[in-house]
Amino acid sequence: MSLPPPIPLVARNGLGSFYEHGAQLSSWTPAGHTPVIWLSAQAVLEPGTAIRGGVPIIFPWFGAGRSGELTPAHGFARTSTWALVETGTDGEHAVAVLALRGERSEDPQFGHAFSARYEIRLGDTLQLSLSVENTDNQAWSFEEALHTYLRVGDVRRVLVQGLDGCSYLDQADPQGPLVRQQTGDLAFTGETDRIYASSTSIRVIDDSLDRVIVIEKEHSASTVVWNPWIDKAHRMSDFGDDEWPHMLCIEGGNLRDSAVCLEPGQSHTMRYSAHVEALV
Ligand code: TA6
Repeated sequence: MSLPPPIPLVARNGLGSFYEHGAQLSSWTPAGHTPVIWLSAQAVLEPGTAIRGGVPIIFPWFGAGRSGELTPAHGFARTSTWALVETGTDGEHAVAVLALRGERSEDPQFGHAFSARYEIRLGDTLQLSLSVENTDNQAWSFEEALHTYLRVGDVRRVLVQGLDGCSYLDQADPQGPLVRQQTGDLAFTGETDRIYASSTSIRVIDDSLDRVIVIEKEHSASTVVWNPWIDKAHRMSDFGDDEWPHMLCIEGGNLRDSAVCLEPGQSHTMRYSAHVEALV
């Protein structure tokens, strides 16, 4: 059974779409540009399945969690049906607000009551904000990420600026995750899967498409950079064999040692925004 078609977002200076499934943004095209968000042509659009591309919401754990034992990968938020709270416009942007609530009993691997609210605001810019509230009577912590799949012309001709000097966890190293330090701009010559300790903005220099995608974050201490390259792309059934050069994940989150701890009644809002500049 397929998902209903994505809900369109129409603004004066941009178009987009999203699914209530996972509250997943599936497209964003600012006026005067080609699409900025990538979606696999092989994406499986079915309930209970994570959509390959767009902006999956990773919550309440990243990967298999800090214990390395949690399933499904990247938590349950991206395969849950979020409630559409409102859609509209703020005059400049198209806006959608979605919500997800959970009780303590629902997932024993997490086991806490929470309320999440997600806001998509798009036009010539993309602004995403994820707010999580502890509605339980005890403190708990969570990991989160907005797992953004950017569309690039050819990842082999992309440079990522803004991570110089940052330490990162190299998840693609065959010896197991190793802590390394970034020196200078990040170029791509193979599978890249890194969790950076970084709160700063990122510039994705896309030589093939003559553009720069600028990513800015608030209350996000982790930046994940991922491209599967050839072999891992071939191993994913929902990822076309020839698609890997045309995507790059730049994810904003709070992961591992930067997981967020909330006292009862406390909430945390992470923001992730993007805009496009011409490459001069
Ligand atoms: O964000 C990078 C990553 O953790 C990679 O290790 C890779 O697994 C990617 O997420 C996609 O994960 P998924 O569960 O959507 O296949």
